[in-house]
Amino acid sequence: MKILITCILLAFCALAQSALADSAGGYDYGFDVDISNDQTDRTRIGHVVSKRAFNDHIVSRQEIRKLQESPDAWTLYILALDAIHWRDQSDSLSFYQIAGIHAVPWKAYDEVEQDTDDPASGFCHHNSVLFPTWHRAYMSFFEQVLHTEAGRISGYYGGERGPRMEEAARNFRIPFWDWAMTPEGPDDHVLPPSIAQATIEVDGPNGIQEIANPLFSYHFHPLIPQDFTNDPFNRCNMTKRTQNETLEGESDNEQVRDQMDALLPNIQQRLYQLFSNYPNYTMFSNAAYSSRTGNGDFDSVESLHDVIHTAAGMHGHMAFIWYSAFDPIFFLHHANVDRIFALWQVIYPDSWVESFPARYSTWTGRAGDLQNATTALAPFYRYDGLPTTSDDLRNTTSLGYMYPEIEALGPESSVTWASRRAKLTRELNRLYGSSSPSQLAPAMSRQGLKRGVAKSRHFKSTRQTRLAGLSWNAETSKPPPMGSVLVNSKYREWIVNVHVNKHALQSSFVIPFFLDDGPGDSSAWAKASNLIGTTSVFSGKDHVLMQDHVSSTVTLTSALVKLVADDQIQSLEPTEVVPLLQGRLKYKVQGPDSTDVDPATVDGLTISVASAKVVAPDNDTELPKWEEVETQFTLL
Ligand SMILES: *[C@@H]1O[C@H](CO)[C@@H](O)[C@H](O)[C@H]1NC(C)=O
Ligand SMILES: *[C@@H]1O[C@H](CO)[C@@H](O)[C@H](O)[C@H]1NC(C)=O
Ligand SMILES: *[C@@H]1O[C@H](CO)[C@@H](O)[C@H](O)[C@H]1NC(C)=O
Ligand SMILES: *[C@@H]1O[C@H](CO)[C@@H](O)[C@H](O)[C@H]1NC(C)=O
Ligand SMILES: *[C@@H]1O[C@H](CO)[C@@H](O)[C@H](O)[C@H]1NC(C)=O
Ligand SMILES: *[C@@H]1O[C@H](CO)[C@@H](O)[C@H](O)[C@H]1NC(C)=O
Ligand SMILES: [Cu+2]
Repeated sequence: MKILITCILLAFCALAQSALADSAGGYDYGFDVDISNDQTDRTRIGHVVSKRAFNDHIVSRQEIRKLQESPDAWTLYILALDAIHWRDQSDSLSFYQIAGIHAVPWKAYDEVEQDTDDPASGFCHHNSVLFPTWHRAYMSFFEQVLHTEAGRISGYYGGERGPRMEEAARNFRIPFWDWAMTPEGPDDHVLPPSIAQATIEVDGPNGIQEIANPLFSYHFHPLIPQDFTNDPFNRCNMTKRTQNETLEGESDNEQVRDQMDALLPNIQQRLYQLFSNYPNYTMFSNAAYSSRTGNGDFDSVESLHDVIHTAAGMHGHMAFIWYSAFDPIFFLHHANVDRIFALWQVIYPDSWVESFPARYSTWTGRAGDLQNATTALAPFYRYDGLPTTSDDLRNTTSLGYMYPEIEALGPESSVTWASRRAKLTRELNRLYGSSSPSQLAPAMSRQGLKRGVAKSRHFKSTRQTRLAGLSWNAETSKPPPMGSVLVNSKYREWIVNVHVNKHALQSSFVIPFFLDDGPGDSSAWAKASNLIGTTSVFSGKDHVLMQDHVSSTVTLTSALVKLVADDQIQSLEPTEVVPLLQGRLKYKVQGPDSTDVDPATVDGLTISVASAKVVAPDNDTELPKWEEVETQFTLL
């Protein structure tokens, strides 16, 4: 009797699975691949983050477009993600449970219980010195689960493909999405097409199949409404990237694509500024206003990362702290945040987590507690069973991975830190420096020119499209008149400093800046041709009781250089720039229902324009050096 029931159940499962595959669901292996009862893997994975999970091998994570060029690794990536997506949602190694570590449904993760009485935000740390390190552990755990999965799946391939797939599985690491890099080909966008398509073809062990793309959405199976406190998230059965507050209609990736393209110049300049002018970990690491000491340190890797969260769909899952980890794009985004953190660590190796009071409670810590490099990053553990701390993962090699730009520097023992730093800086200049006036410095522009010539054959047309509009770019724009911007090896940077209560609108919101008035219709703001840049506040949703202030920066410099090149102003000196900006710099606040919010009603909002003289580097192994940043005038 028991056997009969099992058979019926198995047959039913098989039917259900093929039905899913027919309507572009998960990959159909032709047999049951459920691991829910397989204890070996479970024990091996635990919540441990350690290179032991990778047999002590250190392998570089690749940019997602680069990974796609390796068909075996790419196939295993898609299949491994697909496998955890369709795994029973009560299983701790399901995508559902792993995504649930971040915030909602605010439940214990695999028996790691809540440690505070606060109605808290989950395990994740934001506005905290632990923001980069907690997310590093989280990415590593996710990577470890996918790595194990890739290993299992590679074992299903037979014949001569078997050993090849097994090799690819051993070297599997999660990819990152470099959203600050100028896209390469003429038709390329900042958003890779593989993330934006609803279905994807995969060459699995049971043949080529078209499956639901696990990078496009997570399909709840089923949706558990009580896990998601807010309407309409408790009614939407898949994750979406959308501008529509009702979450109805299709996931609108075209909007995400256009918005990311429009924001690229500003994102790139902010990133370049973080590498050049943020030597202190406490300020680099997170958005909390409480650690700021001057006018030149309002930005942070967290504030920059917020922009990508809201650009991935203003009202979709990615735009809210509570839901974001359910959108698969989250892990690509955060792997890149981790990469930026790792690159920054090479430039500033001595700056590290210092004690700072927590701004919020989490599941395992209270607001006001001192956080430091030895604070447990729950729910993650080391191999020896002790809680993982920031100190344990200061060096990514202790987690079994690194990044291509760091691998390219060669083994640390063979070269001095100064030469590693010089080599990495050259790469940062190449990847992210092209909107900076530092490119006008004679030595830099000669090097820039060489690069430009080498690249222009395929890249010129793209660069013109993507970096067009209101920004100046060394590789494609008309240069400003000699001596107008760069004077005695110095130029001026112009920035907008924004400060606001993170929970002012009980929701995420964005503040776009324009040259002259923005379009009347708020849905056109994100890609307006006179958009200079946007800053975002990434928050929870409804009834957020916490109060905390954050800060960020929008860069104006490349837009102003363009105005000099176009002869609208003569220089970047305050006598020219201040009157221009006082008359023409405009901004909007885009609130929860896309509305045009009156800035005066936004709690704590202050906006000011600041400027600094900056010494251009002598050559491309150096970064620009900022002098003191002074506030020029206040907008609000
Ligand atoms: C998901 O929701 C949509 C819209 O409510 C509905 O059309 C669709 O059938 C649902 N899909 C599943 C698998 O439940
Ligand atoms: C949201 O989508 C629904 C259904 O497609 C549509 O009726 C509504 O007008 C949309 N709202 C906005 C603001 O676009
Ligand atoms: C870094 O910034 C924090 C916050 O402003 C400050 O307390 C700390 O002393 C700074 N660290 C160093 C090494 O300057
Ligand atoms: C570091 O933080 C932990 C709690 O997270 C605390 O127990 C410890 O005393 C702190 N250490 C220092 C040196 O502040
Ligand atoms: C990181 O670890 C590797 C070995 O795993 C070591 O060679 C390297 O020196 C470490 N880097 C730093 C900055 O400590
Ligand atoms: C680049 O400039 C720095 C600072 O002036 C100098 O120390 C270094 O030797 C220069 N490097 C090259 C390759 O010219
Ligand atoms: Cu995030």
